[in-house]
Amino acid sequence: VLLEETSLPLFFGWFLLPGIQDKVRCTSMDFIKTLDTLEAFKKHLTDFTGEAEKEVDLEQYFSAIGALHCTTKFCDYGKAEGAKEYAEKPAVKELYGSAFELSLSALFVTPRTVGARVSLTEDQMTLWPADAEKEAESAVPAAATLPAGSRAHVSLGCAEGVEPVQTGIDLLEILALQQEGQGGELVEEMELGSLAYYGKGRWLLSLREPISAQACFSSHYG
Ligand code: ACK
Repeated sequence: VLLEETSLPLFFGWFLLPGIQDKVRCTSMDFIKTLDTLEAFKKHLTDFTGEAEKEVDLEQYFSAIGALHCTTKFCDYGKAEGAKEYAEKPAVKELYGSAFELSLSALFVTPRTVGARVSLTEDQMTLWPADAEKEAESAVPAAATLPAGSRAHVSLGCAEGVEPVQTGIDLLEILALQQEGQGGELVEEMELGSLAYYGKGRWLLSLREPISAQACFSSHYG
C-alpha cells in the first residue's frame, strides 16, 4: 500500500474545543425548540412532514453529530481531488495544531440538516481551499458565484438517512437565494436574532451576537 496516500486524513478542519461544543449544542437546541413552536413554522410544516396536519418534533427529527467541527478540506484519505496539494500547502503545515477563534454568525435549519454558518476571517481564509464552493456546483449551480468561504459551516444535526456533507450544500443554497435577492422574508425577531424563511423548509437565524468558538486546526482520520 502507498503509505503516502494512506497517511492523508479523512478531512482537515477546525475542531471546536469541548466547552464551546456544549454551548453551541445548547444554543442550537434552544433555537430548534423555539422554531418548532412558531406559527410561521407550523404554517410551512409540510416542508418537513410531507403531509398536512402532521406534527413534527424537531428535537427528535435530527440526530446529533459527533465532534463539532468546520471542515476545510475533505480528503477522503487522499482519494479526493486536490487532497495531497492541500496537505502540502505551507499554511496547512504551519498552522496545523494551532488555536483559532471561529465566528458562528447564523444558525440554519432545513428538512435535511441543522448547521451553523462560520464567517471566516482573512487569516482563516488561508486554510480555505480555493475550489470548496465550486465543488458543490452540481448540487447548487450558483455555488461558484458565491464568495470564497461561503460554504464554511459546523454541522449540528442531520435528518434520518442524510449525510453531513449536505449541511454545507444547504447553506450554499440559502446564500445563493440571498444573493439573488429571493426569499429571505423576515419572519420574526427572536431573542437570538432575526429569523428569515427561504422557502422549501429553509430557515436562517442571523445571530444578534455571533458565537465566538475556540477551535483547533487539525485533521480527522475516522
Ligand atoms: O459536516 P461536514 O463538513 O460534512 O463534516 C463531514 C466530514 O467531511 C466527514 O465526513 C464532510 N464531507 C464529506 N464529504 C464531503 C465532500 N465531498 N466535500 C466536502 N465535505 C465533505 C462532512
